[in-house]
Amino acid sequence: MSDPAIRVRDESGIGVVEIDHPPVNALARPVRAALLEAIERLAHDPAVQAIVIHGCGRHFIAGADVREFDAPPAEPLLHEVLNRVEALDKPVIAALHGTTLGGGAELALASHYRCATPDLSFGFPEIKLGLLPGAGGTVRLPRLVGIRRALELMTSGTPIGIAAARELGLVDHELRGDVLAGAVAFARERIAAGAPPRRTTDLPMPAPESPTVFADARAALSAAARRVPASEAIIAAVEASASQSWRAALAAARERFDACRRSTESRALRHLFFAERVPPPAGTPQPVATVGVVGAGTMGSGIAIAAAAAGLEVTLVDAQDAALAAGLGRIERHFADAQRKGRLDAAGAAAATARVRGATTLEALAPVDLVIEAVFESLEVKRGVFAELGRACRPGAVLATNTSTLDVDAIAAASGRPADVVGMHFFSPAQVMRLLEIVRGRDTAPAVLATAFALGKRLGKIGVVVGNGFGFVGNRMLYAYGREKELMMLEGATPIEIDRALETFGMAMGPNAVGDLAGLDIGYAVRRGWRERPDDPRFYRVSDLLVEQGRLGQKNGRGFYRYEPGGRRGTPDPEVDALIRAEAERLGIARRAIGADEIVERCMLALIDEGVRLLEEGIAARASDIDLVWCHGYGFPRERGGPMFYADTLGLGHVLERIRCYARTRGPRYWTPTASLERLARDGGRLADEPSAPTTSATGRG
Ligand code: T1G
Repeated sequence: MSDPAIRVRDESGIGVVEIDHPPVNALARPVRAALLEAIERLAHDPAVQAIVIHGCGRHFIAGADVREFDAPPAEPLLHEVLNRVEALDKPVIAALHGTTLGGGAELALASHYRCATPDLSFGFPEIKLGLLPGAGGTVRLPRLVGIRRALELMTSGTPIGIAAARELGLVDHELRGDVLAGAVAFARERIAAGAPPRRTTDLPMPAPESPTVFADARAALSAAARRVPASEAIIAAVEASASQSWRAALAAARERFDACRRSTESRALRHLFFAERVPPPAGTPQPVATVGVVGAGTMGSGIAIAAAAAGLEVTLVDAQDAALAAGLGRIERHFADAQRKGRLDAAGAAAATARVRGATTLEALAPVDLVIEAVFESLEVKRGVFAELGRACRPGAVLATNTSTLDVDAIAAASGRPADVVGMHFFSPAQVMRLLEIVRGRDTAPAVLATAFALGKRLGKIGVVVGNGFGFVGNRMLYAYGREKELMMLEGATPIEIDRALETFGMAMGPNAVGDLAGLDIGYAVRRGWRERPDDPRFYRVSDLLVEQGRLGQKNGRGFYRYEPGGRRGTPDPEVDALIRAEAERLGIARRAIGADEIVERCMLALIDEGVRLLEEGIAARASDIDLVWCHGYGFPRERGGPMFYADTLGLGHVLERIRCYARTRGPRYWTPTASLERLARDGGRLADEPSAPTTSATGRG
């Protein structure tokens, strides 16, 4: 074989093709070439009566090699290899196990028969990369499962298990025990039965389940899905399969695939795919089997849920009996709900709940491997807790603080063992939000940082290592982003105009709706303690006024918007508009109509500028980390790749020119470009290409 990734052997007349291309058997070009060579050889070997294709390791095949998509497709093209597989005159059996995704699933559909083990995860996640199945999935899948189900599978990207695959007729035989031995035995049985090659494209396209099946699929797309061209491309490709020959439809799908591959949206989604897989920080992670959580409030109980759901033993500590009971109650209800929704069976829910024990003193945490503190956001309170943890916890235990804005080094110093201390900033609700900012303190030991990162991965989080600076990465940028929307409300934009403009841009929620959801008093308290707060009477003046007038958001029914009892979607409130107008007049601000373009541009440029500062200060290690923070923690549209990727898409020359324009028209207070931005703009550089640097503690802190 021309590539060690493909091994061929003869099992008494059954030709076995083994794909061994770690870590996920991606169908990279050399693998495709060797696979084609292997099946041609077996096709012409008279001793071979059937062929079994098998993937080594945990996965059958995870798909095409995503790294190849920035360049035009290279021969042999996957769809041509799969067409050759299907055309063979000998039965081809796909031996499926574990992950069978994208091009791997398409190879399975091009095979004549499919057998699979119970751990099968079969799907078409291409849409999550802004792509469509481009190697025959759009012509073969509907022939096997019908048009409606094919559209659902490909537009959702959600994989199915063995039961659904069997029910849909995608799997002919379920394997028990060794997947290869089972598949070879199945092949023999096929031969003995005289089973012919069964070609999927010989099947007629089924009639649409209803005249509106394609319109229904389009209507079912979420707002976010509609912003990704591949969603429509998938539907159009299946529509073409229903009206053209499979070869013509496949050719059309290839054209659509290449257009999607070159789209900004797909490049953005592929950027995030690899950003989510950056190597972990240096340092050897310590094993963590038991976790302590200090504080049984919303955050503490959410963190306890995430840990227990990941199989960890949890001790939840709260000095107040009532608070502890409330926290344990939240945890029990969470797992009971999970069972009710079918996400857990009864035993799983009971076991997860039982993994959380309550205690009222920190001494209960003496034996645990890692503690996460989630008490009230007060430096004094946290320092007091860490002083006790430093004494109570066993040597070598990791002590993590969930603070969202406070100085991790100041907290660490109180522990008496700062090398053991790290920040683990979860986002609320902690059991749902995937983002985890892992704050490296000045003295945090490498093994401690690595342990926190590994624990985050085990909890299913997207861990991003950040430096110890006010607001770390996410909230620091949020203040710049929010500053501009606050100023624009004084200058003439209404709260709903701000939110609509940014939601049309793709933000999951407008900033005013977010503030009402989180509680306007949260930000108010943080701004009070912000030493670097600009000396500017307009700075967050609207939000501050609302809080001072008792308008806290959803929690008390009035914030930027007015909420009906139990309602989640607020309605504009003329009282707020009047309050803003009066404050603008008091501040002597002339109001004007502000269009959506200006709203988006000022908020985005403020975000980008602050992100570049974070890179310059070493609080963020790389631009893609900032993109992860904002896509996973703040609802930035994934198809725009995050604020830094978006800046590169705009072009840094354009970004600099617009910031300078605002500096001229609005003054340099907030619009002074960084040296990095000027350098990159001058050199035609990109933020994505900036070398990553270790994160540091911000100047003047820690
Ligand atoms: N291409 C290249 N590298 C890949 C890859 C892929 N498809 N999938 C994973 N990797 C790398 C990943 O970057 C990481 O690298 C390592 O493998 C482990 O990944 C033609 C066009 C399979 C469920 O979208 O969903 O087929 O960090 O950390 O948690 O029509 O990887 O070791 O250097 O995620 O065990 C469609 C994407 C492609 C699947 C395993 N397929 N991958 O999860 O490991 S497009 C996908 C995954 C396509 C066809 C279309 C997951 C996984 P490194 P990991 P994991």
